Amino acid sequence: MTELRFPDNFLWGAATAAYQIEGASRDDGRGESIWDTFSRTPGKVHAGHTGDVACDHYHRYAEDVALMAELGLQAYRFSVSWPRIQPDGSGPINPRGLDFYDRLTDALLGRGIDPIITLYHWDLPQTLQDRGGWTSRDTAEHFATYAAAVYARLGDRIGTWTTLNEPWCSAYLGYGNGVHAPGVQDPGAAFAAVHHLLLAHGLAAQALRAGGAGRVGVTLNPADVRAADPNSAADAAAVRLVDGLHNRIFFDPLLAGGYPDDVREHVARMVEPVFVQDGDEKIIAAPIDLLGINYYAPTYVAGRPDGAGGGGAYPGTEGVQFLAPVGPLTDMGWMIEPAGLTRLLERIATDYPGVPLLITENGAAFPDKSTTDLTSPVQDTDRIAYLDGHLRAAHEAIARGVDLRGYLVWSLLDNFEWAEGYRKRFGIVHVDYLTQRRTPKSSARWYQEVISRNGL
Ligand code: PNW
Repeated sequence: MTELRFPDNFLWGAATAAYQIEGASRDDGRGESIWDTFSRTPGKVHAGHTGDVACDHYHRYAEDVALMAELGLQAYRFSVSWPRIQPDGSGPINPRGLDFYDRLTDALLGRGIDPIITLYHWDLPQTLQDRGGWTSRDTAEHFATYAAAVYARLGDRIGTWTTLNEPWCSAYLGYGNGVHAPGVQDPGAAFAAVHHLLLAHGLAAQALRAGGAGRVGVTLNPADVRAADPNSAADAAAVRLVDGLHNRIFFDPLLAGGYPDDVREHVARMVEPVFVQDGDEKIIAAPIDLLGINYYAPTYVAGRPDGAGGGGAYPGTEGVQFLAPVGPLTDMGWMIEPAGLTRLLERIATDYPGVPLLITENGAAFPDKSTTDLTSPVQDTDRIAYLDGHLRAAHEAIARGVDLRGYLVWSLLDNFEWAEGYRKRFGIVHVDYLTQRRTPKSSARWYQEVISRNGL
């Protein structure tokens, strides 16, 4: 096969998130988050798994950074646990929490790895949830204060700052269908959460800029929404609706000045949008320096004029049928369709030009084929094929003119996969949860080679 080379300076790395890997849930004055509460509530997470220990990264970060260096990673995206920094989400700063990220940052820089920080990857302090969480405007204000505190400690060494990870998940899965923490099921709450998350991004971006931050951005998980039948008008209408609720509700306020009219009307049918105040859209629309894109699988929809379908995570989508995924599938049951990544990147570059893009997550869960035999590394040829296909798709987008700056694989380590607990493994490095032993899978060695050649 012909060799594909990526642009010079293309950034190669891996991503993780605090609650999914750190463990140490009671160390050094950490407060509780909504994921502590949710995972300790029977029936919410597979087999009652929690992030109490996870990959014990809090204590093993030095070993993990050494592993990153061995694999040749140029960048590492991690998130900061808000309740480590502010146990109650507002009020006093806990310096011992900041100390951990200080040590981690220095370890990364010492190995020449570029730290990319995410300020919020879903672990909202429980105290703030008790006061309404993301349905409350105050949470957005508190987030900006927290962002400033993290920046004050790490801003001298970290160049790339992202505010939120996947606000779609926080709002729709957290407050809409309730499959994620805090487990609220209320369409109106989901839309209030969307707005307050966007406002939180805007206020935090202001605070970061005021401190002098170099690069500020946000990570979304936009959907490649496709019609079941490309010739059906009903399907096209379903695509338009879901695209509005998943993509344009975030893209337009961030990159085009405000919410789109059709989305506003949809939201207003379900909830009085009193949470959108004068001036908010201006704060949200302040220019960003990079947009993080997480992509895993496409979304296929069909219009159902009889009003059937609907449900899922999207409030008010009666009349839209979300098609069952068809193979090949990952262990999450998600479709494998690399072309969706090319389409998505091209669409963003076309409709929202001018902002550099970074793939902040892409990867796949597959079951281990050799968990019982720890003497030999996991031979995850399925994951290699997934990553190879998606890197080719990313390369194709670049060839078509998309300003894509880098690629971060999800994930460095097998970890706590939210409602699925530890049973789904996304790592390029295997974690034996009994011993906490890390063993690079074949995919890690393959990725190492990709990085060293800057190509496939
Ligand atoms: C992302 N969905 O989550 C997150 O950013 C990661 O923390 C997570 O581990 C990874 O993808 C794999 O799941 C998602 O239901 C969770 O559409 C659920 C969905 C999408 C993304």
